[in-house]
Amino acid sequence: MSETKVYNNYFFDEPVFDLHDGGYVPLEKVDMPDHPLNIPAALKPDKVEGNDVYYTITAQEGETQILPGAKTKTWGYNASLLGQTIVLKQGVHYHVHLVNKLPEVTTFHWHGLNVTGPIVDGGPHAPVYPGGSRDIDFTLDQPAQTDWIHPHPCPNTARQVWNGLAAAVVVTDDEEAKLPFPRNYGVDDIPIILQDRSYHDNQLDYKKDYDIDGTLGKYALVNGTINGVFDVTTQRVRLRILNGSDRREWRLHFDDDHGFTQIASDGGTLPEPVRLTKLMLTCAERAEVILDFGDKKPGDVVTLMSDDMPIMKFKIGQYVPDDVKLPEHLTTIDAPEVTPGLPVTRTVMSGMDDQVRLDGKLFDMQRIDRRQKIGDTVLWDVVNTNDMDGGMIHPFHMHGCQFLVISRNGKEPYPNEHGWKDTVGVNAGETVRIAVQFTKFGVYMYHCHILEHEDTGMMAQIEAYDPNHEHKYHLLSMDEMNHPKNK
Ligand SMILES: [Cu+2]
Repeated sequence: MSETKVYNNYFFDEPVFDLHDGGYVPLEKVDMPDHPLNIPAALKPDKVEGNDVYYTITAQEGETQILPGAKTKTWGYNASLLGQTIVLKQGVHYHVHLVNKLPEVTTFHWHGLNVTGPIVDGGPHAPVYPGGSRDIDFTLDQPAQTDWIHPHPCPNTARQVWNGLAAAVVVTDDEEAKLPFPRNYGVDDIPIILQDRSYHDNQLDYKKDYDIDGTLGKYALVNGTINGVFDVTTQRVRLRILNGSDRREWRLHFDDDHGFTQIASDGGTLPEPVRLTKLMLTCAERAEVILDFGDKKPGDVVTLMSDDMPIMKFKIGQYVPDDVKLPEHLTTIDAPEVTPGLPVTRTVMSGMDDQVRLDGKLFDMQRIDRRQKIGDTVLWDVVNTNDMDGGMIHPFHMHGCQFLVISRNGKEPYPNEHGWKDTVGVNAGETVRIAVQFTKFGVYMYHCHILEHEDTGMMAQIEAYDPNHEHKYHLLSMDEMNHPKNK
C-alpha cells in the first residue's frame, strides 16, 4: 500500500478564526452526567406508490429534557427538537405535505437539494402560515449526500433554528451504495448535528443571547444531547456531520488524536478519501467521515472535541472485526467545462455588525440581483473583504446548485474541497473562486450562512433563467411574507 498522507492541521487559518468579535462565547464544560446520544428516528413515508413517495413534515412546538430539572421548550420537525431524519433516494418522485403548527410563519428550506426556487426550495417566498400547510413535489435528481432542512423566513431564520428547527436529510443512490461505506442508519451511520446553546432557568432566550454577528451558546449539543455517548457496536462508524449552528465554527478532533477519513462533503462523495486528524466546519457545511475503531477494545472511550472542549463520547463495545479497506478512488467528479466568453462573477461579503452587506447592499426580497443562464458554468469570485475589526469567516451558501471550489486566493482548494459543495467558508481577506452551474430555472438565494448575518441582510437573489422559457415570478415583499393579506 502506498504511503497515505494524513492531514494533521486545520485548513483554515487559525489566527483568523480566533479573531472573534467582543461577543465571542467560548464553550463551557457542562457538569451533568453522560446521556445516550439522541439518534433522530428516520421519518416514515405516509405512503409509497411505485416511484412516488409521500411525506408529511410538521413544524411543531414541544418540550425536551436537555438539562436536569425542567424540560426545555423547543421546536422541531415531527419531533420536539431538531427533527426526524428524511431519507431520499435519487430518481424517486417525492410529494411533501408541509405543515406549520408553530405560532408564527415559517418556511421549509431544503439546504443542498437541487430543487426549483423560490417555492419548492423553501426560501422566504414560500411561507407557511400558522395552522396552514403547503404541498410541494420534486424528483430527486442528485447523488447521495447529507443535506438538511431548516427554516428560512426573513428575518427570523436564526431564532427559529435556535429554537430547534433543523433535521438531517440523507440522500442515497445506487452508485454510492456500491462503495464500502457503513450505511446502517442509527447503528453504524449516524447524523452528528453540531449546535451550541445557552439556557436560562432551563429555557432558551434568544433575545438575551442574541449577537448580531452570530448568536453563540455556552454548551455544545450533538443531536440535541449534552454530554452524549454513542455506543459503538461496529468497527467502523460513519458520521454525517452537520454544522447546524447559528454562528459557531466547529474545530473537531479526538482526545487521542484518533484519525478519521472524510468520504463526502456537502454535495456527496469525494473523489478520493481524505485522512485527517482535525476537521473544521463552518456554518451549514457537512462532512461525512468514517471512524475506524479497529485499534480499540471493548470498554475504551474516545471523546470528540471542539477546541479543548469535549462534546461527545464514543464508547466501544463488542464488534465483529472488519477488514474493509476504502478504495483510493471513490468517485469521478464530472466537472463541467467553464462556458467560454463569460466574465467572472464577483460577489463581495463585507462588514460586521449592522454593517454587513452583500455586494454593498442589504437583502431585498423583490430585487433580482443577478441572472445566470441555466446550463452555463460560470466562475464566481467570492470575496470576504476583511474590512472591519480584522474580519471574520463568512460561510457562503448558494441555493439551487452544487458548485466546485476552484481556488483560494489563487491557491489550491483544501484537500477535502475536491467534491461538490453548496457552502464554503471564506476566510477574512480571501477570495474563493467557485464554478457555478444551475440546471433548473428559478429564483435562488445566495448568502452568508451565519444566520444573524443572513437575517440582517447579507443575502441576495439570482434568477437562473432559460432563454427559451421566460418565467415571471411573483416575489413577495418581506412584509407580505410576514403578514399575509388574506389570512
Ligand atoms: Cu457572515
